[in-house]
Amino acid sequence: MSTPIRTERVGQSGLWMALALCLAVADLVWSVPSGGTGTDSGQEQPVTVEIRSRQFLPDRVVLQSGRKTALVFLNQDSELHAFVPVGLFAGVHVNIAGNGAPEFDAHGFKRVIIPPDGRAEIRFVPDRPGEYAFFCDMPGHEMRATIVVQ
Ligand SMILES: [Cu+2]
Repeated sequence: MSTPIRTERVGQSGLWMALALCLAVADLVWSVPSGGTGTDSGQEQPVTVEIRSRQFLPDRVVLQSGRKTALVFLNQDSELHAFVPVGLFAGVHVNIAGNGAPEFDAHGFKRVIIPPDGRAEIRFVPDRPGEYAFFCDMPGHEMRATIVVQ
């Protein structure tokens, strides 16, 4: 009886085709944000966090250590929010753009207040793998999230 074996083979090749298709799609999705200019290592990793209904979305952001990063916060609420990092920027050079109000202290970048419908862009190179909390310190806002550097 060769029929069951043949069925098995067809099933396996179907599986491989599905896998190949998945990889092709993943590759396509992966290559879209890079802009297709070809040079990968020096390119910025753009990461967008939306602020909506007093939440950071997503509430867990993964960054690659050693890569130029643009961390973008979009405040879609009709009230002020703040991005207050814990530890992530100690000793790290930071460039802030957008229409937020950044604040610095002796330890460096402290926080940025983002107006309604505003945006803050934070450019830096994360250099210490780990998990870093961040929050919004506006009174009454219980907004927390995590940045993972790996
Ligand atoms: Cu807030």
